[in-house]
Amino acid sequence: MVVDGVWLAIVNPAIKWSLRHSQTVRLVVLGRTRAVDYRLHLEKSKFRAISQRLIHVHSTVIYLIICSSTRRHKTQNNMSNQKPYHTKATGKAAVTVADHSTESPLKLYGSCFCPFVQRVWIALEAKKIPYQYIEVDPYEKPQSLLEVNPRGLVPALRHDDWGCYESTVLMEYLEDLKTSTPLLPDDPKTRAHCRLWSDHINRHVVPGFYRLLQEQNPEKQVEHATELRNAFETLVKAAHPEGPFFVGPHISFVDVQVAPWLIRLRRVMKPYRGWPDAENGTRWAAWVNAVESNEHVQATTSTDALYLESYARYAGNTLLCPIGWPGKRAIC
Ligand SMILES: N[C@@H](CCC(=O)N[C@@H](CS)C(=O)NCC(=O)O)C(=O)O
Repeated sequence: MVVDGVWLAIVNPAIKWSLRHSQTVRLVVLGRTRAVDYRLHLEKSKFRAISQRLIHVHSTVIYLIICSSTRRHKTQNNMSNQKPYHTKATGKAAVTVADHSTESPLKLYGSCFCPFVQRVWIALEAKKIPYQYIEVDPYEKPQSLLEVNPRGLVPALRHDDWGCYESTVLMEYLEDLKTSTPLLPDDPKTRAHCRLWSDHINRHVVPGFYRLLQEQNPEKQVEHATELRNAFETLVKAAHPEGPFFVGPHISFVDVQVAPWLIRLRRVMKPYRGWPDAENGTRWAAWVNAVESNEHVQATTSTDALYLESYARYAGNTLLCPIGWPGKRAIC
């Protein structure tokens, strides 16, 4: 039972749990239909009773309970498998945050390391829609974020007294505002084509990226690297033959959907998993270069170090120990 897992994390020294005598902890209780995030001040000895009470209150199947110090990432080694993360954008992204700090009816709640936020952020920049950027720490969820997204995940968007979340839904919303440069083409068939490949990104590229990064077993890393390479290759084959972007010379919906993960290949996947640079002269290289040089992508990108450090907690113990690239062939 997962609950026992949490209890074990406290009593089993092998797990190196560093709960102090009495401290504030965060419990995320994931039920069948919703997640509830608690902040509790508790004494170590009373933990079991409190966790059982939470379960009783929800009287639902508990799939997972994560228990961590609210300061878990801010001090290193607070928890054996948790590493620090950044809460403020750096580099060009920090300039963009500062440029969008004034009050606006459209507010994006975002975090600097989050690729899902970056999607919506690139779209706002590309569309030149006036917006306010509110930097939040999604692991210390402020009430203002929870009001927009009860799950407390970023990105979340507030527009006047209405709010919404989920990056793809938010990109569609910005599109539906029809106030500025569209990212989806006019032609219904090309629009469907873009939505189809955006769906491919969400189903295959994004999960494939995290599977590879989180995998600690070298053999499985090879397997996941091949899967991710294939997911990108399928996407490249569906793209406009010359591009350099997905449907032609300009950045559009599919490019924005995938851009945050494309730029993390060199910054994160290369150092942690030996992901190879795109081979010069290939369609893949043309796309990667076009995305990397795009002004809106750059305006929402922090310094390389921020990503390298932020993803250490996903990559586990294999920091800078890349596997050999498994594919016989690079993406063409
Ligand atoms: N499917 C969501 C994913 C959003 C997401 O996972 N956001 C992460 C940051 S990258 C988050 O807010 N995590 C906070 C938490 O897990 O409590 C989307 O597309 O917007």
